[in-house]
Amino acid sequence: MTTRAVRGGGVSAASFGSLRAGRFRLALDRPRVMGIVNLTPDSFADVGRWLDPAAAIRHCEALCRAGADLIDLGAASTRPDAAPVSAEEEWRRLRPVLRAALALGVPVSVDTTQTEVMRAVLDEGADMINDVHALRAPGALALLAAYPGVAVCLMHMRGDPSTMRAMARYDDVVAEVAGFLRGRIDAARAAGIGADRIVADPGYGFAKRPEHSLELLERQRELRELGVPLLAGLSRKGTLGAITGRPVGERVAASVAAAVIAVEHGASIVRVHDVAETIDALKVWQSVRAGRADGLAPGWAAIGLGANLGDPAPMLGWAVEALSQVPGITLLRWSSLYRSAPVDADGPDYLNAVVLVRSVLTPPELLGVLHEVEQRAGRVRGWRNAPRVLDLDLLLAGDTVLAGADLTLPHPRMHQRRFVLEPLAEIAPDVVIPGIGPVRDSLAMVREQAVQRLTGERPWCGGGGDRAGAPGASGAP
Ligand code: HH2
Repeated sequence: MTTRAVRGGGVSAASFGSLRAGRFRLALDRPRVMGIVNLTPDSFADVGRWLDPAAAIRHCEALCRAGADLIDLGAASTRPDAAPVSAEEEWRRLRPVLRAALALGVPVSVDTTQTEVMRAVLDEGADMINDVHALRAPGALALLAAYPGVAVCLMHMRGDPSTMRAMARYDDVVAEVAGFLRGRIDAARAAGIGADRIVADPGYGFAKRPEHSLELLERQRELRELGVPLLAGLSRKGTLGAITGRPVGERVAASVAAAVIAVEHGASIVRVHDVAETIDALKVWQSVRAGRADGLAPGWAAIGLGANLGDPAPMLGWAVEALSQVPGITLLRWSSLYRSAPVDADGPDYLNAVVLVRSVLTPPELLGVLHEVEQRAGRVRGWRNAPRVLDLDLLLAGDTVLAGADLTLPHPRMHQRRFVLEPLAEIAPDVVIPGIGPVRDSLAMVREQAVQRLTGERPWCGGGGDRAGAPGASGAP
């Protein structure tokens, strides 16, 4: 083993708050999974499977259903000795799939090295450019600087797919990869690309023999000193074949193990073919990790509850109980009940409350759970502001900011509603609504709205409360 040129350790995975990625801001308070979709005839892992645009689009949808946080579309293979693809052909393969993927509610990244292709996909609305050449093509840096919100992944490699194998020689692979990445990050910053848009990638398998990739993985945390989040792509790669002796199609378990190790060693995003399997493994990792003092910030979320038909108080009590029984959700705190007249509608008064939970579910999964509980309560979705037996809103999921088709975070109207802000401020007085500000400030703006706190009604364990182990009420969760 060689000397360590970059000092490691000490930097917790939670220290990179979030990544700007086009229409999204991706909170990095937990590991993120990027699903690979290769629109190529010759990619090493999924040879030609997604060449047909309709099949590729179905695959993107399946990856999103499985919980992918981002999708990465590639239309030119980077495997050793891959034939070069013209910009026209790359764009022809990308266009129909990119258009459809952009409607899926997750950031869409495009894996390309060609400036013309970057321009075309950025004009179409891509949220991220994943460049295995780290924006070294002429004009690439300036182009990305001109698209201010778009994320970039800068990866280490030497040569190109036809020459890289011969260039796998290092004295200290970690120091040399770190030095290269530092130079590319500096170049990107100097071109005007903000650090909150940049991720760095050691480039597993690119101009690296298995022993280089393994040393990089072992010491990957040292690369966090670069000051940007790390992305790691080991999925189904030759290093895993060298270890297990298995062909590409039989490397799922090895890939999942590598993804978990990459996250444990400081990666914020893992680029994988097997999204569902990786997410399951990371949930296990995260549920252990979340309990450690130096671990990730627990995945907390705030849920608003409301009802104005039937018998609202016991209904809200039932809903809190139902939520607490969902695997992957732990109830942390619950507010008192609040009574208020319906907003912009007639009908009986509402009862509202807010609960804080810790969850290993993604925000879309959490939303799915809320809809399911509403359905079990007999809710019929009528017109906007129609009376309801139970209304469950995902208000906040950590500091996630998201503008998807089905889910917007923070909840778009929460900061204008006293019946949401009062119970939230009761149990999390210092919480900050991302993009809006402290909950107390929002509350001060809506004091004229009539809301009454109920002290007598106790549908659950007391008027408002706190589970053992919940973070102290004076701090943000
Ligand atoms: N690996 C591949 C392609 N693009 N991008 C980043 N940032 N990091 C990687 O490790 C990486 C990447 C190779 O994998 P794949 O896309 O599955 O195969 P191919 O290049 O043959 O299409």
